Amino acid sequence: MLGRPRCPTFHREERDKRDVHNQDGHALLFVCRIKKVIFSACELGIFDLLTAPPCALTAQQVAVSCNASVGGTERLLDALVGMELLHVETQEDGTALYSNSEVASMYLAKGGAKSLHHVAIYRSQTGYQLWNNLADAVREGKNQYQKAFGIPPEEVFQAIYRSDKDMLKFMSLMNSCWVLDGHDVVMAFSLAGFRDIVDLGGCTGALAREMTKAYPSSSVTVFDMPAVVEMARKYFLQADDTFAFQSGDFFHDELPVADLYVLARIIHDWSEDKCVNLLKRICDVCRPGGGVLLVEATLLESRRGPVHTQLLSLNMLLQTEGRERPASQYAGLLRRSGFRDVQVCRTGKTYDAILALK
Ligand code: SAM
Ligand code: ASE
Repeated sequence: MLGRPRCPTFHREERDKRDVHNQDGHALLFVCRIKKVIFSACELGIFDLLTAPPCALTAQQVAVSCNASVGGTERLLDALVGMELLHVETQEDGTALYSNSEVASMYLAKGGAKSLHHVAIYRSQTGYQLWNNLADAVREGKNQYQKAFGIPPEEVFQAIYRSDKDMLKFMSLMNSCWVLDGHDVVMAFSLAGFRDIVDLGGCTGALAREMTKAYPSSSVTVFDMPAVVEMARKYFLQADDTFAFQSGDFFHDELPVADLYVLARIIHDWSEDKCVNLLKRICDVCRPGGGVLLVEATLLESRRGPVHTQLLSLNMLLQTEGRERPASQYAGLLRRSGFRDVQVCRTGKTYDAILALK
């Protein structure tokens, strides 16, 4: 009887039972390993390698190009096949040729049309260490820079920009999000009536670029910290960009006079008091008839979703002084700071838009 296949029905039933009892529970705990497999493949440059011709390579060839062990590479590639991020074809002589799936080419390769490569790199190297301390963050109610990186938690952006390399990685992360949502965000309201637009904390200028494309007769200025502006000019500016840069500290320096102030993912970084202080400073210099556009991932009013935004809010706990909020709380902050006529536009993407007038 040895080796005889068991009754197929029995076999299937047994497997189904195992799926219910093991996999559902286990799947929850698998997620962090799956994530690390993807991150490591991004860090090793595997998806980039399998995008460039000849596109299909053996584990040995991948290992040589990535300067990695053959045994480790083969196991990583097989796991990526199991996760359907890579395809594999076995040749007649038994060698396996690995290639990117469409999803891998589009989202995970550096040059992909909707590349999230920099998001993966940031999460792998900074996010992962912070998320490792989530239980402590919940206990203490504050960010985890001290434990994760030995940096005091008080100056959030000194911690985020702890070295030039880390600054570049954070800026690349910020930059890549607007490839996906930028157009929807700038089209959420018609902004054509605002002549001078300042993107406060505008980082690399990715959203400013979308604004200049959508509103060519407005003039757009990116305002950010001096070191960020320097880095943006050096690494992110494109030859045909028409927006300007101005450096300064939006909490302490004089703000430029303008018709519209854009604050994308700024309010969610800070405590309520700092937000009101910043919004009041903006209201003071804003031209009559002008306004402010907040761009944030809004929570439902009940705070029962979207789950992606609930996770972003935990990320803000781990990394900043802020939180994600429902639209009504942004409206409250705006009204307390002197703005009125608050309008909310849910884009259906990750980031929504809130417009208020002076
Ligand atoms: N608005 C960009 C976006 O959505 O991609 C970047 C958002 S990022 C979370 C916050 C930005 O605020 C960073 O570019 C940071 O350098 C800038 N920032 C933080 N504190 C600042 C300050 N005191 N003055 C000016 N900019 C500041
Ligand atoms: C901040 C945004 C982020 C401050 C720190 C941050 C993000 C990661 N760390 O304002 C971006 C998170 N968003 C997405 C879509 O990943």
